[in-house]
Amino acid sequence: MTRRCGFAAVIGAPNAGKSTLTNRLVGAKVSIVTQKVQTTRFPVRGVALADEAQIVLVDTPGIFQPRRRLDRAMVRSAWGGAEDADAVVHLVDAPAQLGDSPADRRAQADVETIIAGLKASGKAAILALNKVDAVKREALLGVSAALYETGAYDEAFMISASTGSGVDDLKAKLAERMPEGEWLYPEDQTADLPARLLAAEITREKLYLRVHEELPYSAAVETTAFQERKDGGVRIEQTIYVERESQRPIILGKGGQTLKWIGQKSREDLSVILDRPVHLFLHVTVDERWADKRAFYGDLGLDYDA
Ligand SMILES: Nc1nc2c(ncn2[C@@H]2O[C@H](COP(=O)(O)OP(=O)(O)OP(=O)(O)O)[C@@H](O)[C@H]2O)c(=O)[nH]1
Ligand SMILES: [Mg+2]
Repeated sequence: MTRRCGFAAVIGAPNAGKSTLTNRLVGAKVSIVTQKVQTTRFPVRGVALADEAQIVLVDTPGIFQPRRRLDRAMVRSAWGGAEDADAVVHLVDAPAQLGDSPADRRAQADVETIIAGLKASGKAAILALNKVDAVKREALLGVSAALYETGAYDEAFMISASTGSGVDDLKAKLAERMPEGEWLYPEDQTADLPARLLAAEITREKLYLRVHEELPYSAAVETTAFQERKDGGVRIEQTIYVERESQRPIILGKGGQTLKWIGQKSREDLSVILDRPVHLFLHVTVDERWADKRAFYGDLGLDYDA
């Protein structure tokens, strides 16, 4: 059989489940997942295999109405991911389409923006209605029909990225869309993030899981040292940047308990992902201007001037 290989971009409103789906398709954790919107900040690639096809998934930042510099760079990179892809999956949060909370309305507006963008691009996308585990089946059909009627799609799937329901069918369709060609990655590679960056992402995930209420979208993690040790382990030092002095005690917690929890959870994940013992050291630094530093953008492959 001839081999196939290509790129599939996953786009969608914040919190639709794009990173969850990417990890599910890849079968390994390549992109971090939290309950907070705008978790993914730059395109993350994961490599999935389906028989003779290698599907390079591009998990993109949620597309939304940009306000700050980081937002603009994220929107730009999400559309960039879609333009270059052989297949585009538009992932839609089904419960959010049916709800009427302010968050649901924002998600619905984002879906409309994305549909307009897809139609303007002239490339038909694959509609994947996600989180079907959380809604009644009858309600889904109406949502799916209304979206399909916009003419932006040429396929529709109903899936649950969390349970895996419907994901194999979607994967088979993506494999079919990949052009013939040699594989870009070795068979056993699932992610192509540099280890330093992946390590920073894992710590950012734990940070958000623990303090998402108190820390509105204003922290970054940088890996400042990554050293292989003679005993086969790795020593990782990271700095957590926050924008205000008042946020430091939130991250430290009482007697440093919160920071300790974050470090422990991150170390556990990293030991599995890197497949060796990890010694992790975390520092917290206040830097009100981190979101406006040019160097930070280059590291993430984002365009500072977007
Ligand atoms: N019930 C249910 N929840 C899901 C499903 N898929 C994802 N979620 C949850 O939705 C939330 C957001 O998931 P993410 O994968 O981080 O979403 P995302 O689209 O990557 O979000 P951003 O990176 O912020 O744009 C998390 O709490 C997930 O656990 C699903 O199929 N069913
Ligand atoms: Mg994400």
